[in-house]
Amino acid sequence: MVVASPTPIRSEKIRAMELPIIDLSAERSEVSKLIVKACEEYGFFKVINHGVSEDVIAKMEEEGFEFFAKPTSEKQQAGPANPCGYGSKNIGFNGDIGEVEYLLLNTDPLSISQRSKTISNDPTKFSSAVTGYIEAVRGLACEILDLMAEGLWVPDRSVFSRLIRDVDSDSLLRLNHYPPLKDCLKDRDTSPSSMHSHHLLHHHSNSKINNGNRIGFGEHSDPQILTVLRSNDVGGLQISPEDGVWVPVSPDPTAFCVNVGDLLQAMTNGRFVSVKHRALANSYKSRMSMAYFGAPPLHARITPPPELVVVPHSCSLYRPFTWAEYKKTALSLRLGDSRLGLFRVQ
Ligand code: GA4
Repeated sequence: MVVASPTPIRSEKIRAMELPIIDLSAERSEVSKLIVKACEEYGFFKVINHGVSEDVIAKMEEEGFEFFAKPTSEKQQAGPANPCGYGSKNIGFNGDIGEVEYLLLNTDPLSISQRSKTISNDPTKFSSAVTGYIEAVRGLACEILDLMAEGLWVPDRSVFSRLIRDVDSDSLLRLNHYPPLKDCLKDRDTSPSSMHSHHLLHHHSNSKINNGNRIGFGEHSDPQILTVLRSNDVGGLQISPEDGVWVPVSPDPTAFCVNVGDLLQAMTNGRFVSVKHRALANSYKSRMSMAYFGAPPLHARITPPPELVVVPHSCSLYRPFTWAEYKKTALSLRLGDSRLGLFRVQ
């Protein structure tokens, strides 16, 4: 068994900064330029006027909250989380833990309808909310990927979006529920013997207090192409533009937060950056986020289009690899490990 090692206590700077907010209803060539700039500088941006209907979002959110409100024993029937299903606290296979419970779903309609039987008392309603939501966010992700290709002057405008539109795309939908602080205090053993400070100190695992922060989802980059995330009005997401610096992202339920994944960094030959981020669970209200991870088919070969192999990097920074190969590597490492470096040429 792999045992989680405690996160080393290091000093962290919290810096105030607003992510670029991109209005998708603005003029197309302007939008594509702004998206490229955001992906080069931050790897993250928010989109507004995105065209995903409020109703589609509300239905998905309702299904999510309904599921997480169930008793634990019922939720566990939808588990374990590997490769897909319900999970609590454990993330991946290598001992990462956090104050989070989640549902990890494949995005193909058949597996959603099969899964929904263990998730909901009204599986048809659940499947239709999930498939409706996936279709809408996949459409948004493809639109954004096409704008990126345009902004990068890549003549094949579907070079990125084609991969996640493929019927065999390995994309995922993840619902994360970060329980409110009061639940944590309630769960804790409050017997008189446990109230001594020594007892409170020694059980802090890597999910617990780190500089006063309760870690919901530890720092990591997303391995796929593009992530499209929506949360309720509770904050917690932070991004790390440089080591030890954390920038909180203000919650906006009407916007989507979009970020570059490792594969897009490789396919833009390092021009776009896949930036580390994490989620804290420090709020007195429940936070729920819904993340769509746009991924290629497992057999897809990841390599930049020739137009992007130019100065300052006139040769490929990464060796060609398949998504299957990359995913296997990611799953063999810890959540916070940098994996793209292993595929660098030289
Ligand atoms: C991070 C992004 C997505 O949530 C995820 C995660 C996956 C998992 O939870 O199983 C991983 C993690 C994520 C990156 C490294 C590997 C894989 C856990 C882990 C330790 C679903 C994904 O695709 O990669």
